Amino acid sequence: MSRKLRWMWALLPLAGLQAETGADAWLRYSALDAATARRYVSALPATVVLMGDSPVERTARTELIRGIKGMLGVTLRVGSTVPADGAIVLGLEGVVRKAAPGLPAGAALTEDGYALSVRGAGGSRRVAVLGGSERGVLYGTFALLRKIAMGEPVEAWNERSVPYAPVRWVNHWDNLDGTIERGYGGRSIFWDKGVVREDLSRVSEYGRLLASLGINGCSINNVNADPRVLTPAYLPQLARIAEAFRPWGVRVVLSVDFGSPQRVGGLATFDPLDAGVAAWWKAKTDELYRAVPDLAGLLLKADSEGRIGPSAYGRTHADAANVIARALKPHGGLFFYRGFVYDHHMDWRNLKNDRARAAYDNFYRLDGQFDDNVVIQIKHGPIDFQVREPASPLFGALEKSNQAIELQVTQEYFGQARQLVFLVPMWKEVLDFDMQAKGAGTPVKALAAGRVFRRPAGGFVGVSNVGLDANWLGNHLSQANLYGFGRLAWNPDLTSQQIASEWTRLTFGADPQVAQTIEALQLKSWRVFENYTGPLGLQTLTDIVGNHYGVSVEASERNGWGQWHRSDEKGAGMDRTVATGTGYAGQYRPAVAQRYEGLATCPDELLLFFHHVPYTHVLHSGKTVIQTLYDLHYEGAASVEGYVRSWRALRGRVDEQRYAEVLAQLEYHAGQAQVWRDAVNNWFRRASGIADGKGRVGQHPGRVEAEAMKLEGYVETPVTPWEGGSGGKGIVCEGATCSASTTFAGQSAWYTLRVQYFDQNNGRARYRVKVGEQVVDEWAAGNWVPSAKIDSSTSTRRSLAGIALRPGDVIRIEGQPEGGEKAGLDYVEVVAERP
Ligand code: GCW
Repeated sequence: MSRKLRWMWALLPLAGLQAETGADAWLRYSALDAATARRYVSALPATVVLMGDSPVERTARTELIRGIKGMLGVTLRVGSTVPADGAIVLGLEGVVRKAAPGLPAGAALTEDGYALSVRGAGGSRRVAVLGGSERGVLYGTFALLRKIAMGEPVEAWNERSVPYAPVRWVNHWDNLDGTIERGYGGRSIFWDKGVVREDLSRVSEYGRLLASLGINGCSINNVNADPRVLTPAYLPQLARIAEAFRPWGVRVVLSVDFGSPQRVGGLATFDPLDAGVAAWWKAKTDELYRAVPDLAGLLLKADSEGRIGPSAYGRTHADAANVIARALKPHGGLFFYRGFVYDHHMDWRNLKNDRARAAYDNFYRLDGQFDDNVVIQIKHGPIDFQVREPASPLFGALEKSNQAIELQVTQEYFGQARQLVFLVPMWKEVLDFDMQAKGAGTPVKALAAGRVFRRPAGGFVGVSNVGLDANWLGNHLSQANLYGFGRLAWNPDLTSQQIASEWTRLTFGADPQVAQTIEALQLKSWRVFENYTGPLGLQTLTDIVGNHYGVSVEASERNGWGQWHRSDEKGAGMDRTVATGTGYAGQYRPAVAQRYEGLATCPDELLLFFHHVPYTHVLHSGKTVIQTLYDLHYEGAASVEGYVRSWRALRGRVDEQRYAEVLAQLEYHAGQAQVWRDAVNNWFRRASGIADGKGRVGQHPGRVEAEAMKLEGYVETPVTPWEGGSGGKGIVCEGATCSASTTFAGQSAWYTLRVQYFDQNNGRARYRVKVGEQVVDEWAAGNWVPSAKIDSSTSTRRSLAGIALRPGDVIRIEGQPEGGEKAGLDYVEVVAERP
């Protein structure tokens, strides 16, 4: 082969892979390789027969045809009876059994369950997809298509699958103006400028994604609810969303404001025990059901973070829940009452105060007082989706109330879709955690699903917050979290590994190197994130009172929000023991409580959540707390550097669009992990006065602080909080263009140049890097992160590999401000490349 030909050959795989936007997520139905496709085509009947005519069942048939066409390249014939050469038969279990006797018996399917059955072979094969409900037929169809995408042979398809819990819902924190609270995938798919969007095609597409996972309910507006949604003008609009979802078996849920009877109803009160208020909720609910007859229920955030609630009248959460639940009852609707109730004006000086206690303290005394169609929706941990929390003790405390677990799919405290964090392993730890609520063997998943105390309702709620962006969540890899939530809601016994591997194969195809690489990245990403953001139970050391994104170690302290970790010069951690602390540990059943109460028995990973210890305290691992903090931060940041290398090895194996977008994300992520590493380590180094045993913290060979460079036009500025900037300082350009230069004094070799700059969201400054007179890089700082300041959130790394430097070379960074962005700089790092 000539050199040229060889070169072209190397490009071939790239050319074969079409650019993908991520819009189809895990439902791409991309063509299987020819041999596999042929095998399936000859193993499957050519006809599909649907025994039923509901919209959901018709969706199932359409989806089957679409999937088979995409993956196998053939179009199934639509038949009305089963021809001699067999068929794929879809329908309700009872209907199909009658029409096609001889199907293997099995326990009747519960509501949304499905069964797949393959009978006969070759020319007269029958494949049956049986549903316990119309939804079950659709879920079974998606399962069949998943099996094809995963390459499972037809003979092995026989299975029965019933969902673990009846409630498998997602929530959306969408505002009526089209913004999304804690949404990172663009604007709302439901709302725009105060009304429901004209074009709801994205809602239908979303319904398809949800249905493929067995999700059957979706709330469409923020729990910080605008009372206007209950006014008559909105009813036909809500009906339109319900219509878009209906063919996918997804039912609409509405968030309500507890003050509605007064705010939009014109009553003088919203007291839940007032007869007029009860009548108002009843009439309003009836009206809602006239517009949306299959409304799944209502959702309420009350007495929390400034929302009004029953406390305004000295009433209980049960009084509040029941008045609305009773209005829903005749329609079969459920009422979800959020357990996320706490006082955000707590006195931090009182060492007995503890926000973690709030959910339990607010609800456990009311157990037994909630109506049967009330569900207490409980966040997975006692605080608020921090990087590591124990399971909420409320799960183990409620015996006579329905409960559901709330998991957050959107990555509010997890790098906001700018960083890679696969949340399934974290959720699994909580779901599998044994609360010992009735002796051993009562994991959170069973409690939430109502299986332990035999409750009529319960299950899983995921805060999804997808948006209009093509890939739904702001980046391709975050889709695995939505996928994982749905799969766990259907079957929480699946392992993280199974979920990661399914998702990867469906989303990126069958190439084993792609599969292994992405799976491995996903599976380790939560622990890696924990390592550099808040290990040992410190919680996420982020800007808790601000954007929840960048690092700010003290932001959580000395304020009423109650996310304190109480780190000071002597030690770190919140004493939550019964003996000397807030007593939180005592909210668990004795067997669990004892484990957390004892310093010797508390797991290292939650140590600082339950105990305040000196920095020199020795962990089970044999290392001190302080050295562990240092080490984990270095390990975490190094792992993220590794992500970039692993991803680069997939060049040509993933379509170019997704390859490039994920690469850019991971490169950015690696820079942020380094910012976190340095900030947290420097903070604890200063607080503790204890040096890093490995001599890394505060030592950065090859780093030149911007403020120490030769500056023209640039001026020094403090970074706030100080740990967010190297040396606590940076520089900003006060003129039209500025420059910062340094003279290289190292050896002649190849280097990577890293420029750490501040990319705010209020402008698009330009940067240029010169070595001597030669421009080696230039870019516009157009990245979006949630800050307009010179701080840890905006601190961004630009890496430039393969630069030949000679002693005496002048490295010069030129900055040109734009808008409010002043071309800020933190430092330049010169890193020798390995030969
Ligand atoms: O942690 C907080 C979030 C809020 C959210 C709240 C909640 C919708 O920062 O944005 O409000 O939780 O869950 O109600």
